[in-house]
Amino acid sequence: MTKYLLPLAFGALLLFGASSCDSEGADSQSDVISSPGPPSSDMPGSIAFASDRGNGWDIYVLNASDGSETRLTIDPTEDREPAWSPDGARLAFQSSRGGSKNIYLMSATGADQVPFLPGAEIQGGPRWSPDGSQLAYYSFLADDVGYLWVADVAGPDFYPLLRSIHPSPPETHCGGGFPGGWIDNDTVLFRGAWGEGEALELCTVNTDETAITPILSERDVMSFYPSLSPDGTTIAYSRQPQDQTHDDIYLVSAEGRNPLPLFATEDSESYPTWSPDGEWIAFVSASDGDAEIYAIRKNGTDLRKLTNNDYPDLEPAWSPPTSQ
Ligand SMILES: [Ca+2]
Ligand SMILES: [Ca+2]
Ligand SMILES: [Ca+2]
Repeated sequence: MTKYLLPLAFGALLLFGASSCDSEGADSQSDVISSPGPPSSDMPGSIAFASDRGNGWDIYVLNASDGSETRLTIDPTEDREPAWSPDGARLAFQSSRGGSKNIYLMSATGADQVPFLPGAEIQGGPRWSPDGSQLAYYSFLADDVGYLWVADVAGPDFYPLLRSIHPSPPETHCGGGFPGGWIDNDTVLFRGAWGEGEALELCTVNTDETAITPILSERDVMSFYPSLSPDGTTIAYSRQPQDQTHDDIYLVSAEGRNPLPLFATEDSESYPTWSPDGEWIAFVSASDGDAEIYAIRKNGTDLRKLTNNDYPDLEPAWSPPTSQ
């Protein structure tokens, strides 16, 4: 029974960390988010994201310096979860156009949209290795076998890193997983899950030895959507205590030390992603009801609102340093 519960929690967390509203008192950042600045010329690169503007989910790219948007996919089915290649030339994304949720590739201009991995299972959350040769992704069948996988971008090899939702070693919660990035070309950073999805923590797994290492595990706290800074020193992530109804954006050292809030209001804040210069973190807030993409400096100042519409805007991915 347990094995059928995680995909539900897993899917819910893909959509939103949690709903908004909380009985605790307002904090200063709740006031800040009501008056954010516009996109800034100080912000480099582009942010790919998924939005449903009434014609099915599509991938868009916004220019971080002025907020101008370009639509990259026009397929009527769902296109989600964009991820930049390290050279900024391509995007991997999840699409339902083939009948099941599979990973596709396209150029950064939206040209040459091609299926990457066939299969009837659900695939998503692609993350490129630093050398661009491999993609980590999640994949699961009805029997839940195989959550975190790695595939060669040049194909055709792909293999599971973690075949089970159950923890291994048993004292950790590092089973299954949603990839957040790569520490190096041999090590995947991911959000682990355990049992019924009640506990989520940040972990790494080695592609050669499947050595699994917990990075951040707080009792009765869910930690998810990890994103590694370009200099490799800091992880931005979503954090939600189990007695709290919404998630917040936190920063923690790459070794899991000193978790501190970056942006925390009574609404849900999710999907952190680092700017190519490592100065900003973009994230999604649902404070206006339909979800927008914001960015804030890593020191917690200078909040900017990058999308402003009546549709859900989710899953931002900021372009890599090489494409500034
Ligand atoms: Ca679409
Ligand atoms: Ca929050
Ligand atoms: Ca919106």
